[in-house]
Amino acid sequence: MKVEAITLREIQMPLVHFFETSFGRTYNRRILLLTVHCEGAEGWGECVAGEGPFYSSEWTETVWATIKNYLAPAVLGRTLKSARASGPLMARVRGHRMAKAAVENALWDAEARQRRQPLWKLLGGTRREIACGVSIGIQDSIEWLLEKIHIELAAGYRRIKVKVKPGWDVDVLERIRACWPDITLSCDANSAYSLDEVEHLRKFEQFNLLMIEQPLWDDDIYYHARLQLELRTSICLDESIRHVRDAAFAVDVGACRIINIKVGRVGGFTEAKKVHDVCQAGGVPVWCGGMLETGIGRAHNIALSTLENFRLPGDVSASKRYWKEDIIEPEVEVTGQGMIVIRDEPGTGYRVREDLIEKLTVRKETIRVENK
Ligand code: OSB
Ligand code: MG
Repeated sequence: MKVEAITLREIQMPLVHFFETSFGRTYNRRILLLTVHCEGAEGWGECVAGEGPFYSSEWTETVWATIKNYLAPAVLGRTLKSARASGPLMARVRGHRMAKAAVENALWDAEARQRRQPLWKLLGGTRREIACGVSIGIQDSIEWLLEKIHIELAAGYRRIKVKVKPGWDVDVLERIRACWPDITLSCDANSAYSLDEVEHLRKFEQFNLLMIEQPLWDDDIYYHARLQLELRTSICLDESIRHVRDAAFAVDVGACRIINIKVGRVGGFTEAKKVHDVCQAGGVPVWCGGMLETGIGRAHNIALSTLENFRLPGDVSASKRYWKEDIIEPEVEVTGQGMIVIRDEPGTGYRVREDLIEKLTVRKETIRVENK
């Protein structure tokens, strides 16, 4: 597979409904899409970096500059045996995992299409359908949140996760449990608490949560292990797990009992598979996180979720929860039982709507071997 050219695009898309976490509110997404051109085979990747450096240090502008100046030149003109071979070529760049993942995942996409094989099979998946949950952001009122939960449960989703932060936590969980005592419920703090709030976090125990996601610092594992000793409720790590060594360390010291895998956060499919494997060996179930993706990133999340140790419902849900019109066809749909049925066509099984993407594009640049 010779990498002949890479096209970068920024598209802008408004969310159907704003999404608020402990670090802020998003109305409009600015998303970097990437196409690799490999001797006739094309592959698409989506970079999951946000509009600002709040979930992680990467954001729309840094991923554009990093890919253009460093990552694209590292792979352009190279002939790769497989997408997996791109990782070592980009390894000289430290960090910038979301940028790396966009490149690597586009290459996996191209490889799957070239081999005329479904991406999920190429990744080593086995599941024919995957279980879906939803992540519901902080709302303007608790009543609004309850209404949203009602709608998602009626649609069939199998797990409700709500965002929490100081001032929007115990009372909110109490109201939810008063309405639905038995649903599978979890919460995500996106690092909003510190270790001196253990007594406050202990109040979460009464709600029988499936997990508390990332309660402490985004770069911490050690203090989560200390916290896990104090809590009956399982901790799930998201932000803290950057690569397989972080996952191995977290499992080893008991910092969590569940891990959220986001392929962008760990730098691509190859590393995501390693995180999956080390968790499986350690008896820690994983689930697939989401980053408000368009259909391209969403289709990649679906393929990854077919791996065996994705034992819990992920944050991978229907296109229409995010977008008026998604950039793939068909759009991602979820059955009344809260499942996504895996498609059998080569590649992701979803067609990229280039016409629509063109309309949403605000900048575009193709980098070729010649201008290396
Ligand atoms: O922490 O999982 C998170 C969205 C943006 C940044 C971080 C997170 C999220 C979500 C949304 O929870 C998941 C989704 O529906 O895509
Ligand atoms: Mg999270």
